[in-house]
Amino acid sequence: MQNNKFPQDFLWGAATAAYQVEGAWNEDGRGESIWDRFSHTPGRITNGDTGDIACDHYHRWEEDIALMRRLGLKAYRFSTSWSRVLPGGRGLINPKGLDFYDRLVDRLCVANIEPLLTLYHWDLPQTLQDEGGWENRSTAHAFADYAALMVKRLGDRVKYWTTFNEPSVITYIGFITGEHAPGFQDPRVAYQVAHHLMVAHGLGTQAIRAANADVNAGIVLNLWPAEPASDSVEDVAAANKYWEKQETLFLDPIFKGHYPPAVYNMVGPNMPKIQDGDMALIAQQLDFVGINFYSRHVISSTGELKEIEGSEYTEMGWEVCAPALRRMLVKINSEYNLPPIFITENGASFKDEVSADGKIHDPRRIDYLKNHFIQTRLAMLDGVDVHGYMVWSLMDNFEWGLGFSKRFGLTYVNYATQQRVLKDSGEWYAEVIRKNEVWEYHT
Ligand code: IFM
Repeated sequence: MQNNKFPQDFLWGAATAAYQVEGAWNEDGRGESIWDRFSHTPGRITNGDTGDIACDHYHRWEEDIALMRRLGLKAYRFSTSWSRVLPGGRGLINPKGLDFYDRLVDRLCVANIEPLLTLYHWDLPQTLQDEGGWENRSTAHAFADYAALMVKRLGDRVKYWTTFNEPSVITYIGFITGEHAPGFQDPRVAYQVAHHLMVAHGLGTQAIRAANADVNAGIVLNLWPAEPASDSVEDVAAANKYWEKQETLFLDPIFKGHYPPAVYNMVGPNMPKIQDGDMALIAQQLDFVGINFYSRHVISSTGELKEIEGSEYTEMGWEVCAPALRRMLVKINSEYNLPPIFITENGASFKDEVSADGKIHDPRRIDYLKNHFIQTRLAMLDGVDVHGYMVWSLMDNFEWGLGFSKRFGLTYVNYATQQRVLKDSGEWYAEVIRKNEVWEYHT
């Protein structure tokens, strides 16, 4: 095999998440989620934006599948809205909500696009939040019931199921900085939430498998490698410490069966309640793991460097450093006993504008993606078992606390008209998929 060719069955795809694209927040029986409540609270989201309409994907899903076909996607990663199918979080089922996902999956199969389904991409039903949300262990059981319901309905066609997207963002941004729903700033609650997310992952994995033994179960973790600012012993030690404290809270319990001592030494009185048997539940063998990668931290013995000379930054203020992806994949592959890996998110937000020719010329995004594809291929040649790559995102969408101010899409969305226009990066990605290779190959 040529080095710049990807394996024949490599799953090239793109990703979205329910609250970020669907809209129709109160249609057809959908219940309120914590993100509806949060975005409807004045002052929470840039420009007062909400996901009420978002990309109107709930109504435009057929057009969006046509877009996926135009891109030649082999896979589509999306999430289901818990409160669309179970408006109260548990109990009464909303058939119209389930039908929506049923039609979507059916049509993806007709288009020969492999669905990768995420059960929880941050939009907890508000009724469960009112009962304590993830701080309350019973939410983990409600999650397992929701997982079973979804797999029973869609498991004959959806082969890849992930329990959670980015538990660390849920924990740190939802419960420590408070910039995401439900907007808490309480480390005590945060670490209990972190543990209950893990319990829910374990119970959810069991429920997925009990509902259909033929499907694959996994989880999606976002990882930001911590790299030393220099080769000095002090900087290397500081970077290692940073990585342990910030990035291993979920990797360790899932793939080693215990919490990282570096984290729990600093948690002190905020130590969560852990029941007998929890760690074994959490550390069940998975069929795959999804990794979301965007950028890295650069750490010196005196702290994190915020501006690296000569580096490019995206609109999110994130440094562009594709080689860090390869280095991180190689590192986690050697430190953990990992199942097959999917890159479940990677992409960049840049200032996109419609040009006079009606097109969106986004060469920086093309460069960003190209270099990350190359680094992934190099990691594969190093022995890392990567099976697919989902670009974030299929289309511009609601970027959480930043509303519509940041665009990550391969497709430009005009939010006033809901018109979709493939960006240059989209056209370019279609070509990558068609050729199944990356070119301008550097080591
Ligand atoms: O938009 C988010 C996505 O929901 C989760 N991962 C990171 C993306 C960009 O911030």
